[in-house]
Amino acid sequence: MKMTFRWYGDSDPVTLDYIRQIPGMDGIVSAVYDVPVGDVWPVEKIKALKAKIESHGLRFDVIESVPVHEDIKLGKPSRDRLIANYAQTLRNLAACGLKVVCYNFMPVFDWTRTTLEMELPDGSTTLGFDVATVNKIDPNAGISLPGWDASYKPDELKSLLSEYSKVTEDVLWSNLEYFLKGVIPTAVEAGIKMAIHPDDPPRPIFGLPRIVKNREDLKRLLSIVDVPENGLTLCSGSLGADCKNDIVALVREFAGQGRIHFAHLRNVKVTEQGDFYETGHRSEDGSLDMGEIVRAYYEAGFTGYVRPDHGRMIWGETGKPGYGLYDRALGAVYLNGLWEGIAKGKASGKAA
Ligand SMILES: [Mn+2]
Repeated sequence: MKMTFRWYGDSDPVTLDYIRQIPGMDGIVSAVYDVPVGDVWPVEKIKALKAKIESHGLRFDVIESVPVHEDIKLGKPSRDRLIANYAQTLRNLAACGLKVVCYNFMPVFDWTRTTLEMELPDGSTTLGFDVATVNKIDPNAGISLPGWDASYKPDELKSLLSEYSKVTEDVLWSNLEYFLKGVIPTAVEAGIKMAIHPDDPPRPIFGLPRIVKNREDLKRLLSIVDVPENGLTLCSGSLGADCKNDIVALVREFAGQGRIHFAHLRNVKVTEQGDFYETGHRSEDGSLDMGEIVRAYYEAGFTGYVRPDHGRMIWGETGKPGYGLYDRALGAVYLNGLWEGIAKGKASGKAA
């Protein structure tokens, strides 16, 4: 397991200097942010980003994300040109030594929360999702969501949503299949592992279809092009927001098949109806048994990339909700500690 940390580039208040000081931190997960979605990422930009990260003593092997243009998800005629561009970006990333590309196939909103500042009893703040609040939103009257209001103008959002009105789950599946059949051969040739991030949260939202939300979906996705390069980002917090998903079993199954290339490890406190909030990483703090999840990775012989995914805002830190330094750093150290405990327990022949 190789520990990584997401970094949003020069505008990120969490600096590479700080990230390198986290014990056991191997690498950075980032992206080229100043190329419009759908355009090819130029080699020079990827090289410059890599050089900056490496100059701080960190590796740069994982991209999160190369975004998939909405026209591809909608199956519009422009998709062939956009898929060709995506494939060229994969070639350019491979030429710069990148190994894994995380992406998702969620229409319009690639994550949804109803609050970014839910206060926990200890005074920390965190991201939360409340089903009743979402159900009260009428998409025709306009959607206002924390974290998204700057991304779309109201008219733009309305026309995008109306384009999706004809996109059922079946249509979205066939558009995903078309995309995978278009890009995976290039990934194989270039030596890039594609790793789809599941839907966050794993449920349909505002009538928009969601198709990467449980074991059945993951199996179907992997079978579309049955090669290791068509793989997963297994996000414990996203899939874990549906308490019917057994994360330990998913890790055993899909890491066992060598199809998980990137592990997002975080904990959530979930109710049966699907409300949840993000907690500290420890098993005791949320609904997921992080010890068993890490053990499942260990026992599957997992050698891929891990990140602590999100963290709460603690110790007065301000910045991008979910992406502060302190709680994610604590998460990384905790996860490395779990791994060491399991490894040493095995080595000494005792039950870890
Ligand atoms: Mn995630």
